[in-house]
Amino acid sequence: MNCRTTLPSWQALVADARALESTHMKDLFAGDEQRFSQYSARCGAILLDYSKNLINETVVEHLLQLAEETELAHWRDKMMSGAIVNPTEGRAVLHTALRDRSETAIEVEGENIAPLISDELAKMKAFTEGVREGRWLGYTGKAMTDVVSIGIGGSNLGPLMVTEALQDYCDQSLKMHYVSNVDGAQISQVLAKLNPATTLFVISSKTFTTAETMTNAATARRWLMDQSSGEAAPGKHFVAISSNIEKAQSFGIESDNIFSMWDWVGGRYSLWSAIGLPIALSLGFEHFEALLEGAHEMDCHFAETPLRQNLPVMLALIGVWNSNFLGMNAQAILPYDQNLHRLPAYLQQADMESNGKSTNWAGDPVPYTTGPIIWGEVGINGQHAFYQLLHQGKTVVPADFIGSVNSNNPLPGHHENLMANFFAQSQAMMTGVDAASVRAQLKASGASEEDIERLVSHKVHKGNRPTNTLLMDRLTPHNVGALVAMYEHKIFAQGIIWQICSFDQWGVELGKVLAKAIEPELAPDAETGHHDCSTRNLVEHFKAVQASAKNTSPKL
Ligand code: G6Q
Repeated sequence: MNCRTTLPSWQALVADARALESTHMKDLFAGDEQRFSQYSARCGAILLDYSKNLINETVVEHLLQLAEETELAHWRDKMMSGAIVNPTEGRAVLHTALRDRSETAIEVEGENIAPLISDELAKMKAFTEGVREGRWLGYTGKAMTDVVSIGIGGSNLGPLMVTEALQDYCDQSLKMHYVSNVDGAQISQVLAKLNPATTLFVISSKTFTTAETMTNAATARRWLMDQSSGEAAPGKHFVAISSNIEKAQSFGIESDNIFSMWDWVGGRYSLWSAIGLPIALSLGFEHFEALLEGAHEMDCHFAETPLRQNLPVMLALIGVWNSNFLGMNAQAILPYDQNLHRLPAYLQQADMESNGKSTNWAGDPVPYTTGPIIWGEVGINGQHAFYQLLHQGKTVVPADFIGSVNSNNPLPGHHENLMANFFAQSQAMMTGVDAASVRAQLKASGASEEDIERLVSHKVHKGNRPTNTLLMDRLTPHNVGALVAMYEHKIFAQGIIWQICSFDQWGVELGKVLAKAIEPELAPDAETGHHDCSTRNLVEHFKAVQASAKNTSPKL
């Protein structure tokens, strides 16, 4: 297998980066009124402006050549047609099939999966409507008022992020609560507010073996039985989403109340499957369908649009340029929308669990950086917190600015203020401000010569910091679907360019295995096992402090 660094395009890009070393983006903008139209693209209601990156025509041509030389389009078609593109687990990767409502036949191991998807959606619809319309009754004959979704990682972050993103579409017929953490604090706080007679638990776990989820599910069942003095029938209050039907049944969930998951849907790509049931319960099935339709629109765009106008492809290529050729190994996600506040955390998993790898398809070490560190926060809050580093820090962090033209909450003055900041921040990161301008501004404000000289170097922004701007017409279920699918495909495209297995996650296994060994050692009388002296002493300290605190109140 040829290393990507030997490709002509890769070598050309190395030279391009060197050639642009002393170029400033603002000079590329100066006098080039075409730069925006040249470096922007649109898919439906999403506009991508990538002009505020340190690129020129030569760079873009070489990036597109990289996409050709790495056979990106071929791999995309393979993924979408059900080929095994998760080689270490021997699985197809078909989250795209989940949102294709045309029922086009698609085979996995000789079986057409389209009818399976349609049947599951029909089951979700019937169930969702039954619960939302008050026809699903609990053990006292009352309708459900609250739903607790228990799951972690890919079985939590997607539904949680989307439910929050689409709060404006929620009619409040059901209150949704999410529990992921095995820290008893989370489930205790959620249960404390609820009435067992009107609470439905959705246990989301592809494997139905995940320790955190199983512990929370057992606590929920115990709570239901305790609160109902043993009268509640768990069958009326628990449903599951899993590919492990047996385990879900042995937990006590009736087979009719188990929704399917399949091997060809990865956890972090699963919000489009029955794992999205909490979204449908909270927002209504028609909004869940709109989410699927938006994602499908992006799938078609990814599959059919020439690479240069292709949003996920261009985002992927720009990301590769920034990290592999300009040496920027982080990526900020900055939504200018309160309801997208969980998007950075969601993308953190989607991207870092997919592309945080050091080994190529053949099992050899890759000699270049792969997935960047993804982090972020709602942009406007970030401005008053960490943007200092984005503007003047020594580490340059490329950023995605995400906003909407129309607000779902158009209070006088709010959206204009928000969006003025949205536009200004990426402008500031691109242009910066030089010493001459700082001097002129200080002079105009009446500062003394001495003060001007004292302050000028502190106030200079070098600028030249790369950003992408993603501007949606409005935050709708359809557009959220398209936005998330766009990032999924970006991640896939980068994985192909880096020759890494984006759909496995072997790196998370070791910690789980070690935790399994340590857990019994935490019992008061248990022996501490053989560990390095740091781990051993930490465990010993934990047990000693716990033993001495045994007779004191937890709040003291
Ligand atoms: C996602 C990962 C991981 C997974 C969780 C939950 O791609 O595989 O985040 O989703 O560990 O797993 P279960 O759904 O099996 O409980």
